[in-house]
Amino acid sequence: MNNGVTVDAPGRLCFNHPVETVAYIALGSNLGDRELNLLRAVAEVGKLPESRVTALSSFYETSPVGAVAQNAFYNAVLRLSTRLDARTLLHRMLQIEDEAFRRIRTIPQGPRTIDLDLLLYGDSVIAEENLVVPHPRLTERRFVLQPFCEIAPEVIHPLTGKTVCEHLASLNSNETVVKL
Ligand code: PH2
Ligand code: MG
Ligand code: MG
Repeated sequence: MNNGVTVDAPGRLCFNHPVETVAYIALGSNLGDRELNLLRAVAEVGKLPESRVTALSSFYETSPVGAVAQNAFYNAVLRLSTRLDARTLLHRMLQIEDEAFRRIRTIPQGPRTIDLDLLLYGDSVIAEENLVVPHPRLTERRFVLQPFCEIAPEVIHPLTGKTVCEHLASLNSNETVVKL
């Protein structure tokens, strides 16, 4: 039991929320065994303290978006109920990328064994140097909106006031997103 304060990394205090917040996380992989990477990442996120995975979308095979020519991705979105604050949650997500997957950051936006992006954290709007929520490219990417709409059709984007599925419906993009 704790009174809302836990120790995270050595010496690092976390002021946890007294109530659970519903967060959404996007997962992506285009290196190695993509399906296994997503499954392992879901398991790792599920092991975070004071957190539980409460929904997981289907997996989708998606054409790569952006300037870097690279292999197709597997993408998915999960829902997490957590008492971790947003900053701690993000820190723990980066830790999973680095430690569980030994992710090497060479080309920005380039191939990766796993990418974990915080899409929403409750209805919080956060604009700090290393933490921007809602995710700034969330509304532009079919590879995020399609799995997101599958598990959270009615969730409102706190900046646009539109639902995730409304964003998907009005999206004009030539991405290929195939449900597996
Ligand atoms: N992630 C990127 C860049 N491009 N394309 C797809 N289809 N899926 C991704 O997850 C992805 C991408 C950088 O994070
Ligand atoms: Mg990303
Ligand atoms: Mg990322």
